[in-house]
Amino acid sequence: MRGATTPANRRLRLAIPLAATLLAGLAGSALAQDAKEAPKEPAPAKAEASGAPQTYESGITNGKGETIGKIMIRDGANSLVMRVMIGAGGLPPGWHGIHFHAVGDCSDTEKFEKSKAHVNHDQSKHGLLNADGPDEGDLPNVYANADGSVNAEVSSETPLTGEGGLRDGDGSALIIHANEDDHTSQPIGGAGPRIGCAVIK
Ligand SMILES: [Cu+2]
Repeated sequence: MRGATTPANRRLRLAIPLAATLLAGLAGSALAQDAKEAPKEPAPAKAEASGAPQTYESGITNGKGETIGKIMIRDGANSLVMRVMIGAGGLPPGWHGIHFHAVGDCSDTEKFEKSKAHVNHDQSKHGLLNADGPDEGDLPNVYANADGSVNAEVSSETPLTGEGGLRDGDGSALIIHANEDDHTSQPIGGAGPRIGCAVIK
């Protein structure tokens, strides 16, 4: 759980899904072909460099308890950057809301309710587009291709470590929802059931 920060000041950005949507319009079949290739990862940070971003990886579990992909988080001084990499067949095609939830527990795969509400949802309204938001769990939607694969990169000013970080005592979870997040309505933007979960601990 977070305490001292100001969620309203947090900025989040979405890069890959928009590009993927544009590409899909330009070269539909070519993109589908690309999506079947193994997700590419950035080169690992050089350990000897002082201040190198801390990297954290975790598998994404679906409602059957199967691993469908992984998240990879790099934690910088002022922002974290997270890749969401899911293989073919992982998700229903289309947009999906994703959020950081408050507890790092994905063991109840049917509903993933042990991950609780959004990080610090009680201190701020949900929604990147809500005038009284966002909360610290809010993230842009990701887009699953026609084959169910996802390659997306999002950022958040919610820290990975340190005071109020995602890797606090009870951890956190990255939850993937069945539907897209409208970024406005309460409590979760109409994103629907929880269909994927990754422990951050
Ligand atoms: Cu959520």
